Amino acid sequence: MGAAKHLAPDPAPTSMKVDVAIVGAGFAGMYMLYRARQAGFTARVFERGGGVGGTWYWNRYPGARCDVPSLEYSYQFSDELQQEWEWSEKYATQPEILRYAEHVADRFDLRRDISFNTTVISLQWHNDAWLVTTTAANDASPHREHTTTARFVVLGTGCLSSANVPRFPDDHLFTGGTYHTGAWPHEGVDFSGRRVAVIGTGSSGIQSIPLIAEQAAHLTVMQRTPAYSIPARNQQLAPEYVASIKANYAEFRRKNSLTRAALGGDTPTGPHGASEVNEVERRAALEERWQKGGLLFLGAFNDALTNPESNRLIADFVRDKIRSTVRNPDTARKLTPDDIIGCKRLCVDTEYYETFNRPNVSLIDLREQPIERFTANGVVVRSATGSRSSEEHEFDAIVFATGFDAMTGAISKISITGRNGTMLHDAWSAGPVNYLGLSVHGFPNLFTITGPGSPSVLTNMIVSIQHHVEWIADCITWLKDHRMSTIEADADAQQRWVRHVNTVAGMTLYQSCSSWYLGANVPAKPRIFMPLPGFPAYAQTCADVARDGYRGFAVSHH
Ligand code: NA7
Repeated sequence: MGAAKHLAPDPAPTSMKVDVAIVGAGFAGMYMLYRARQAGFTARVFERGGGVGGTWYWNRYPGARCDVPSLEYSYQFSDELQQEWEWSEKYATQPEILRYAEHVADRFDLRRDISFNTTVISLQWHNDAWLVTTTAANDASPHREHTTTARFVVLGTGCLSSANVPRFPDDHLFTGGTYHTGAWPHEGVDFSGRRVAVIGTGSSGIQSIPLIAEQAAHLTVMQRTPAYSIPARNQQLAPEYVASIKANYAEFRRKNSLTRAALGGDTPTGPHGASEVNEVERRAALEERWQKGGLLFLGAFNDALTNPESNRLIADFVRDKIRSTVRNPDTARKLTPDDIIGCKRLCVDTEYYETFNRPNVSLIDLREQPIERFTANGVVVRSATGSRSSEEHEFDAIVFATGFDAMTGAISKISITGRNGTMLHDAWSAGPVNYLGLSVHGFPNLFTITGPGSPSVLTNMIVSIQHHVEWIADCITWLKDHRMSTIEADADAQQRWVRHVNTVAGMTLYQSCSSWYLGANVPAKPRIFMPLPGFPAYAQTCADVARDGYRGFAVSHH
């Protein structure tokens, strides 16, 4: 093993020179390629997977579905595209979204500039250009490395693309199948007749649990923190409704982008705080949103994430719903969250709570019964009796629905060396710092799409992606037009930006729980609130910065 490290590099590595190297062929990377080409740049995308789609390429678990309505979770840069594509359901399934990504790749002839099954292992700033070193995916042999030189690098690596696989004592002993929702086998998994455990009850767990329960002989859900979940009320899209949106798609998109989360412009946030109205009015407003379903439930009132008392009143409503749905009172108690609603990302489900009424489903509350170790046959947890004894649960398969090293995980897997040998790993050792979520001081001509410090995961991701891609494309075009060679965030501007993100986040209740927004789900990850709440104000700032000749950035001439 060690010897391989000393093998000489390939004497004639295929080396390439492009204007823009793009990492990732998800929705971010694909659109960046399209825009870069349109602006007259040569570009190459490097993609670890065997196809386009990013998140939607990897997350093939049963029930995987977007929780943003499909008429919104789609590109808006091409009216022809948005007119011709037909979504079948209110919330699209993973296969349908993947088909859409593939359609976009074909329609705009993107694949010829994408290297699939290719992992970017390092980025090195050298002689005013980036050296992009890649290897075949899952192949770390240095002699198979290739280097591409690029003036600009754009990271479209995704916010939820690096799986968080927690380790448990003796987990190597388990002889059954193990699966992570974010790296699901392409051929699918048949759980028929099998005893299955699902660890984790975030969106992925909540979407997959009802479907796995229908198939498995027995399903044991292992829950560390109960989530708040709102019914999706998914349905087939009525042709008349689709036609009405398509008749005025631009206006629909415009209204959506003016909301805080860049979604749901047709269902504006209520005008009152939850504690400003009486109980009858409050229940009526919440019930209406509950019946409508989906993430906009929290928008019934305008202070859900700023006023703790209002938040409690809204959370009480959901807690009552859980208790009235789940028949076993002890299971209902375990499933009922007691923390801030919306602090962790709200989940959207189809029959999640109802699934616990099935005879073949049981729930283990890991806070009462922590996992002690894995065995060949299953998992040992502390006994429910409260004594010091343990109990073993036998499984044929274990599903890790344990989420992601969010927002920075995929970036931190690449060794990135900027100006004067500065490593991004060191620059971000206390948490990610940057300017506008787009550029890091010390790393010229490197851009992050929906990076930490931008609204990203608090919004409809495709809106944020499009916004960033267009901003970056305009920026590099401006550099070209002004005969500038490099651009990077000023140290001061970066410091001010980080303070700004913290101030805005500090005005909300987001910092009150151990969410992945804070990095709290990954052991030893620095805790810093990564996304910036509020899309419209952010987009305005980005526009102002560009209009002012890229205020807060240092640029250099050829
Ligand atoms: P999430 O939302 O991060 O959920 C992961 C779940 O796994 C959550 O319930 C975690 O509990 C649980 N988890 C994580 N680590 C452990 C360990 N070590 N032991 C037990 N349980 C654990 O990821 P998802 O994939 O569901 O969703 C990610 C996003 O995708 C989602 O927000 C949407 O935007 C789409 P915890 O809450 O940390 O106690």
